[in-house]
Amino acid sequence: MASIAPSRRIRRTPFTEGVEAAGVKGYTVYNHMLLPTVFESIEADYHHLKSAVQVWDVSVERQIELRGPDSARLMQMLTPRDLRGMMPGQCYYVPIVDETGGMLNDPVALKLAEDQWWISIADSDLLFWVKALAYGYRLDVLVDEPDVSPLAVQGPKAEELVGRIFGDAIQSVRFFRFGWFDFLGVSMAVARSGYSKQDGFEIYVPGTANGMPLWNALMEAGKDLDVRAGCPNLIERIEGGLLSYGNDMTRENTPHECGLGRFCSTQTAIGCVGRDALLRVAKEGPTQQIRPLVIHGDLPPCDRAWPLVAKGKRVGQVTSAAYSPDFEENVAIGMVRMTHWDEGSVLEVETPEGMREVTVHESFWI
Ligand code: THG
Repeated sequence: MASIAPSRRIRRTPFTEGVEAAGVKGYTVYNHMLLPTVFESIEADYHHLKSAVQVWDVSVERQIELRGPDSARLMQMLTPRDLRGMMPGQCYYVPIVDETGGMLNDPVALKLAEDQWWISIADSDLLFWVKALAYGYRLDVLVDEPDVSPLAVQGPKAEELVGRIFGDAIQSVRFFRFGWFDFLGVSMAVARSGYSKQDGFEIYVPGTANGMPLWNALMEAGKDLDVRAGCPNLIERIEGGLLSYGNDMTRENTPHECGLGRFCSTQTAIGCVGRDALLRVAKEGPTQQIRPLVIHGDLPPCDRAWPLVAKGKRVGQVTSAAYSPDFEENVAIGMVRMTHWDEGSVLEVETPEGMREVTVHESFWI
């Protein structure tokens, strides 16, 4: 494929300089911003991620900040997950739905204080929906995108590396919690989270100017750990069942179809704008659901939905696929109709390079 024309609409990040110096080989665009997709090769990056430590420029995980007395009310309007038990210092993975129960985004929400939240968004223009709700309901809340850029440190040696920069107290940060830590006199939220199933942290870096000093400090401190620049890895995230908004699900899907029912407590999520719609679908249960799949034979890159068929009839689609070196088979994610979603069900997928046999599974690999 030809290269992409750089322009102001495709935003650089505070770390782009470091990413380029590290020899990035490919980008995608996510929230109108550059997101690296490959450094050495997707397979080499995968092995290194699972054995060492990588620093990821995930600035594209833009923050939507809610500030003011109606922040918590607005946050609960956005999601069917019950937020009443959430404490400052916690992160929640929250499906965001519209009035029909359709998925608008699947961010991580951070509660900084009762009246201050960050929504760390996936790839959709959620800011407009949040601003419109705040305006339409005359809420006493400020909604904007602050100059905060997440930098992820992922891999089995992540705790060692992050400890060298922020101190051993980092070890007491539990999964999906965050604490405040200083780097060169700047206070940063550091969470144990990230878009991989390896251990790791996400540093929410405030101020573009603080980006490269932190990047360089991590690279310097991690030399003996074989630290490298990395990025969310297609193979590893499929193995782990981490979904990609816009690829694996869209506004056409409910959280239940996405297998995100465990993050919904629709009955008690009072104020969620999609509540009535979701209560209806939750009662019946979904008629299609996301499943892990194994595809047999060689595959091209999955750059469109590939139809899943059984006896010539369409029964779903494959939306992410890659060869897994560790499992020595093609791992994939797809949406499968209930008539064919049971463990071991055998289907066919129509790829641009021909039909391939598919086995349906019920739980992801990692
Ligand atoms: N971190 C932060 N922001 C993000 C992402 C992230 N924004 C965009 C995108 N990723 C949002 N999507 C996801 C998808 C999965 C997870 C996080 C964000 C995730 N899921 C875990 C799992 O499924 O195993 C745990 C969820 C839980 O148990 O609460 O981590 O990665 N800041």
